[in-house]
Amino acid sequence: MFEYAPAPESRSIVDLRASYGLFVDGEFVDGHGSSFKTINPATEEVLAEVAEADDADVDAAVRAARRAHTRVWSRMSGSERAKYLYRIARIIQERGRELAVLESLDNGKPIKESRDVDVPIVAAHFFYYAGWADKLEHSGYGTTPLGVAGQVIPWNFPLMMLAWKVAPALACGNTVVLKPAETTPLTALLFAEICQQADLPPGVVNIVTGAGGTGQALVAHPDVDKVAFTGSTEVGKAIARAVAGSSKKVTLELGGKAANIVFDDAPLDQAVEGIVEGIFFNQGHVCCAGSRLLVQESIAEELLAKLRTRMGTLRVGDPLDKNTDVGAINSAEQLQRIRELSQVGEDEGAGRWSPPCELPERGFWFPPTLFTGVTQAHRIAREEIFGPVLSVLTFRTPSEAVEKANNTPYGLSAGVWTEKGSLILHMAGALKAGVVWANTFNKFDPASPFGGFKESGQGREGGRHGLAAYLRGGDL
Ligand code: TXE
Repeated sequence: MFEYAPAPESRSIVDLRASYGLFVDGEFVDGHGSSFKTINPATEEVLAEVAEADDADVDAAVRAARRAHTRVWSRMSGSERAKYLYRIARIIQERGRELAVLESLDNGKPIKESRDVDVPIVAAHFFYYAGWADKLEHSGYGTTPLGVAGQVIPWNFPLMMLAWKVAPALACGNTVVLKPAETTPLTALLFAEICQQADLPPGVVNIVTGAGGTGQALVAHPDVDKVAFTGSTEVGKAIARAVAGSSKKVTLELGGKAANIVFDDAPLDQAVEGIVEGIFFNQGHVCCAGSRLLVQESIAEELLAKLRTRMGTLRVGDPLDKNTDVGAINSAEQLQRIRELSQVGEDEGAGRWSPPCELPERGFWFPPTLFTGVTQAHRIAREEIFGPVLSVLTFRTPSEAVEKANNTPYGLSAGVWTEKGSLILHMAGALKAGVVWANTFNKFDPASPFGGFKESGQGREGGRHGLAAYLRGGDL
């Protein structure tokens, strides 16, 4: 049973300001527009007031990025750019605790995830792409940067999505204007401070905070050469329409409805860990979350019994408590979406179960939830819930598993649990998913490309392939 145990001492690690401006041309500046509040989703208290960039602010940021690109960044040798990226990576490590606490405060994710997963992966991305900066001729995509990148990121992994976008862009010689999500702007602003600390030339990285309108102004700006977006499929499609006909290059990383497929020979205890990791990591706010469990019929009962027991041990609560497994839902809007779709699941006849857990009165919370008896006709089998909600379906044969797993508009990721190597290879080829994990789930590495098929998006981030999006020769 969860006990609310606030950890106020963690908060003192961050030096939270009452208000934040935009980061343009190497300086924090007041925006011309209004401002908005960012709140702690675990308590609903206001963390800070943040500037809302209007069209003129976005224009100033893009102009600063253009100047920096033309005069400084694209003229530098790759090894000089690498020095800055290595420096940023080291400062991220040094200020890791501060970044992790701020991320957990603004996003609601458990500190053990922000500290042990997000921040290390963020640093790893800067190290990895620093290594490419002076070796671009081996990338296969040439060495010529595109120019100014306009990058719009979501709230589920604010720092990690920033790193996935900023590190390769900079390594290739592009400059950046990045818009973080409106519910999680703070770590991007701390990153701006880190850029100052690393003496990054002004204008190479610019951060414009704001809501969808700021993102719209950024992607539509005529002097942006490249648009990189991670977020909802709906907005991704709107962005694709907005830039259609322009010369802008676009990468989109959108939603998912991944199947975690467990065969009857799988080591079940290990599979249970992978299922829990797949759907309850980051409260299920993960585009590649294993939100559908496909289990072979003969072992379904045994696996579900083990899964229920394991779910009963998950601690839901204060994100700053090191023992917390499942933190807060990022926003009231997201909580509402999760509630609505879960209600649909019940109304359509699926069996709903959550372990007993007391949720705090304030803040946005949703318990780990299991839906059994789900069929492909159910909306919860097809639509992205983006919360700690798992839909369970069964199958008898590998081909039925493939058919069910692929029966979605998405194609981002999948997991396969079996001890048969040949079956893993067969499934990896048959599943329409950009990433197929075998006997593990939600494992990320900067050297691995990540991206989807179908409505999960276009282009790849990560690895050598991630450079293609930021180099002229990437079209070849
Ligand atoms: O996403 P939005 P929301 C899915 C998930 C979630 C749903 C809605 O299912 O429940 O999307 O989340 C900016 N032009 N994912 O509403 O609106 C916005 O300010 C340019 C999956 O938060 O797509 C934010 O910075 N930018 C996903 C970013 O887009 C615009 C992660 C994402 O917000 C814009 C997040 C516009 N017209 C949600 N409108 C994933 N792939 O991981 C909004 N934005």
